[in-house]
Amino acid sequence: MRCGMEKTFSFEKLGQDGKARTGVIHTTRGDIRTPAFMPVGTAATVKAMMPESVAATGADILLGNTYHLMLRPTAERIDRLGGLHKFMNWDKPILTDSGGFQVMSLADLRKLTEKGVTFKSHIDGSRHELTPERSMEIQRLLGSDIVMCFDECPALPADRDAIAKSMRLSMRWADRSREAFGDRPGHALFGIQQGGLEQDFRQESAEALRNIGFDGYAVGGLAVGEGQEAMFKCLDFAPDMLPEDKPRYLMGVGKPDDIVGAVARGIDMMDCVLPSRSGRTGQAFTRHGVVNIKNVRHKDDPRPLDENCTCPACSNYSRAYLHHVYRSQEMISGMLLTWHNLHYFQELMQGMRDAIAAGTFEAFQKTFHETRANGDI
Ligand code: PRF
Ligand code: ZN
Repeated sequence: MRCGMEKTFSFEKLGQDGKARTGVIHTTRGDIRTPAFMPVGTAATVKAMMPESVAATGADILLGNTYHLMLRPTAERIDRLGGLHKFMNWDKPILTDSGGFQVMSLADLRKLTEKGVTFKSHIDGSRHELTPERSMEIQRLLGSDIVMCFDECPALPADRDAIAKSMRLSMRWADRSREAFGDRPGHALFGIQQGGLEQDFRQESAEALRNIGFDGYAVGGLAVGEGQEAMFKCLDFAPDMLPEDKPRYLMGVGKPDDIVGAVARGIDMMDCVLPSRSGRTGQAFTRHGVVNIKNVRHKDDPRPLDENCTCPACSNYSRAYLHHVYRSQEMISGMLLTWHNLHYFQELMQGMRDAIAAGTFEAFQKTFHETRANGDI
């Protein structure tokens, strides 16, 4: 694919089964196999993991956050130190979120205007402003490979007027984001579809984004309180409105069954704190369901978390040990469970990629659901 004009970012679709797609996103920092799960490295670290260990779980790309990094240690400092990849010792692709969504969920004294959003830091109370232009500048200083448009969205449920108003503001911001991003070979800019659960607003948003033109398209504004059934109903139509030949990214999702359902509906990329956050709160995801390692019934159990898992936690440690270190608040507890969870999520993605390529995704979904217990295991 390297002939004439050098192509520095492209999506190559390798297979499709129903609406589910598999392929590769080519970037200057390496390939991203899709469907892809992106571990969250909010503060320039995937908590409790060395970057080489994150790569060993099978991750091709990480997510970083404009909001957190602009406050601490600041984008300008990261730039002076050689960019986010060097700073955190991760040389594969990084996607950065644009900050608006995090301001609305984490910051204090938020004020939203046409221009952008002003807020007080949740860390030290200092005042800041984020605009589409400033978000593009921060993501450039970080050296992000995939930059997200600056947007915002209401928590659901919200009334139709509020959803429309917010979506149209985000579309004007998408236009300004595209303008401010400019032409940066080797770096991609993704638009973010909004519009709540309303089909007409999702369509209006998709059309606005397609007219501007992006390297990839995200479905935003979901997993914000509507529940899985409502989210899936929206995903039955929302991804179809986005260009077929560009990556589609569902932001902030989700649980393993959310991920499988999203891929079945045409999503190529996802991110979520769940595997890493749960790893630090004693929850392990397995093919058979969730294991709560804090539960006393594990205290004499010599078996691994999952006898079929090849991760370090399952290869070398018993449930009894994992229970003990969790109860003793030892740091290795979060390290081992996070590793296991990230390994599980990446293996789930690989299983989906293989099944889509083989044309057996329906059977994959059936086995996935049948293997899982309803309660804790
Ligand atoms: N927009 C941005 N980031 C996000 C979201 C969004 O809508 C969501 C919604 N699930 C998570 N992260 N920019
Ligand atoms: Zn494991």
